[in-house]
Amino acid sequence: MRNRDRLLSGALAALAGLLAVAAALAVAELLAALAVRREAGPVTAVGGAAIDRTPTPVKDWAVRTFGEQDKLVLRLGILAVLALLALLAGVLARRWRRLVAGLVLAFGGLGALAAAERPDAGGWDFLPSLLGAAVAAGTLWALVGALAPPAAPGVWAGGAGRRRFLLAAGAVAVASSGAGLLARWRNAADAAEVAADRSALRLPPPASPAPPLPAGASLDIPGVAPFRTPNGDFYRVDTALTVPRVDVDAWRLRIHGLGVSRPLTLSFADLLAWDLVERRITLTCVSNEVGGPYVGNASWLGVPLPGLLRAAGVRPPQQGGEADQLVARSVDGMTLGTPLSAVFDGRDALLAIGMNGEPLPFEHGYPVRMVVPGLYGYVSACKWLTELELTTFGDFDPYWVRRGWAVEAPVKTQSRIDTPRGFADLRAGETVPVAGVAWAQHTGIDRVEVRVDEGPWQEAELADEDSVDTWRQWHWRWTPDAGSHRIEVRATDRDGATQTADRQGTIPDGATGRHSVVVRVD
Ligand SMILES: Nc1nc2c(c(=O)[nH]1)N[C@H]1C(S)=C(S)[C@@H](COP(=O)(O)O)O[C@H]1N2
Ligand SMILES: [Mo]
Repeated sequence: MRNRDRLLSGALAALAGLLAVAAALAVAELLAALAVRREAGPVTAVGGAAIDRTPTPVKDWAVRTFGEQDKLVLRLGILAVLALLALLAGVLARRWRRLVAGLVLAFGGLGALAAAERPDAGGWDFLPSLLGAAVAAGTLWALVGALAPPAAPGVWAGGAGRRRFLLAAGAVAVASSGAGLLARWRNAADAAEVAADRSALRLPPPASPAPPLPAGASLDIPGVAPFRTPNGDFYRVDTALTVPRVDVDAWRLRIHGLGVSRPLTLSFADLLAWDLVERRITLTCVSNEVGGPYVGNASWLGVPLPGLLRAAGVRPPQQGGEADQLVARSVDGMTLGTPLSAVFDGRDALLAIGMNGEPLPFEHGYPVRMVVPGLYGYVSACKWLTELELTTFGDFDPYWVRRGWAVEAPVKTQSRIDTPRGFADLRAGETVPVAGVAWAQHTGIDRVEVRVDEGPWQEAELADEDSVDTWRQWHWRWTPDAGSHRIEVRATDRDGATQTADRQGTIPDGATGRHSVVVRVD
């Protein structure tokens, strides 16, 4: 009987720990949603701090392993750790109530510190976590107290205590659920408002439309990535635990820094008044493994960056300007550094506001992002842009460079086999297309070759070229024998350079090596 009582009281204490943390999170999220900002919620703040402190190889692994689910995995991970700590705190609080309550308070203080230290933090961002900490400590104190009255610490109070505890626990559960739901409702309402603003946006037609797409740019082979990637399928890579929801009316872009003789602050309406251009540009992530999915091609509508910078009085480095790095800053404090020489060398460097005929999706940088052909995304494609600062590479290391990635990062020539893959249903003697995409942005693809089982290289047929800034589909007809075969691909760019077979990982400046697939033929 005594043992069962002890077990029950331990379980109830653990429950008290869970409830205390749930109450803390609910109250903190509610305060963040109502009075501070959504991103000041403890899970988001701690998650953001964790992302920034994660060693580069681990982060790169997480992106490759969990893909677009990386943020969900992190969130669930944080909640799981919190739940474990909560259970432990509850159990230990039976014996060391004061000490554990103090530790809980201190732990919440760490959350407050993390929130205050976010690069985009406002002055009150610490408050939700701090209030949460107080709620957690207080709730734990009270619930564990109800379980074992202070008069007899550690001793099971029996039926009366249990009833008192269950009443209090029920009240905490109801109040936390209410607060949590209210916080959710408020965040959803805010998001709906911004989404309505986005839907109501009418983008002006481009003064300079994209040239017509050559009819032969798309081969229409099942299994091959479509020439134009639909927005919903476009890869997403960023550190934003909650996708920023920018109020487009309040949005401003500041252009300032070294050699900026006319600093500018522009509204979204100001940007719309520029002559807009429309260009198809293929974007690639430096974290894309050989054969990986982090590449996509879209039609971007935007303001040409060189003209905008000239309006601010910026002199190109090619003409003796002092600045050589353009640092883009996003609303969440992310920084990306682009070589100014590339922006001014005649390529279509854009401040994009439209993607495939609609305003930028939230995940892809609404309302304004940068796009520069030929450079990996982390040195060129700042989403949720709010500031452009002219500086030098000597004076400032942006976010990814501080974490071991290369300062300059032109896209490396790559090719990918999209079909056949894995468990394709292949029969000996039946001809099938081997096909995929190849890219060498701002250089162009001139040749793609395929070989089977280390045989002679065979030239694949290329789809018509759209521009040097877009990827190119290719295909080759294959009539296989029965058995297991390895198909390999390599591309040659317009500079005459053939993709190297040397395998290099994604860090520090992009993977190299040839993509190959192994298929079974019956
Ligand atoms: N604000 C912000 N912009 C960002 C990033 C980010 O983490 N934050 N990631 C960059 C990286 S690494 C890439 S590859 C591209 C990806 O753009 P996409 O998600 O629209 O495909 O965005 C870039 N812009
Ligand atoms: Mo990236």
